[in-house]
Amino acid sequence: MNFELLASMMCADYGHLEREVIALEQGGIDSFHIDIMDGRYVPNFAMSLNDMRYIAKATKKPLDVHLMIEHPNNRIHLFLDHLRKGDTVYIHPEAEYHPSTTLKSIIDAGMIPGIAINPGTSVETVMEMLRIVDKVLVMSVNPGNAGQMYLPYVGEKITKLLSMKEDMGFEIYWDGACSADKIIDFAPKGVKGFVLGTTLLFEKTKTYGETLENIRLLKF
Ligand code: S6P
Ligand code: MG
Repeated sequence: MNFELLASMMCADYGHLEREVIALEQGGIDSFHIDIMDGRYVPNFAMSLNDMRYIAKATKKPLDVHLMIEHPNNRIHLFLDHLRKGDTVYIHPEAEYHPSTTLKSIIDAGMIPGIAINPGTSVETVMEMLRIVDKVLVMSVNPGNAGQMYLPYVGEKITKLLSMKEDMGFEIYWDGACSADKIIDFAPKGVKGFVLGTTLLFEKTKTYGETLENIRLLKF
């Protein structure tokens, strides 16, 4: 089955960040998910611009930048200037007065545009943007922290988005509390990628390579 696995780097060991990037890359990760927070849009500070720049230099794999910041368009070029074509940038539409202007900035810079949808945000409120973006990051936990519980009501929203993705031209990615049973359930239905954090990938006894191989060998 063809699906992507992304590492949520806010869960990595910051004391050995380069070693973490190398181990994940050698273990077969597809992309590095970078959770940028401002302490305002979400009640936490996880990664920031310099962390993203460091990881961008440490790997040739694509970056998946998840901006959990207010009014990202005000400072978007700080991020875009250090990214490469093929990297993805997600914004939260609620965090911006004119989200489609921000998405245009991302597109004009040559990056892949995406929106992140919070558990409490309905598909209807982001409908117009679904035609603009290439990727939709569905949050199955409230944004701000790793290690939270999966919110089951999000499943229905994913089903709705799956029925729209062909016509509107976007792919769906899963972010939050991703476990093997979610991949088994949603990859065959068409969810394209899964962000892996403490639930499945980090702080485990298995190596990253072993864990990622086990996921790819899951029985669907
Ligand atoms: C949450 C963030 C996510 C988390 C991820 C961690 O604000 O956007 O990317 O880092 O959910 O995974 P887990 O398995 O610890 O929930
Ligand atoms: Mg994230």
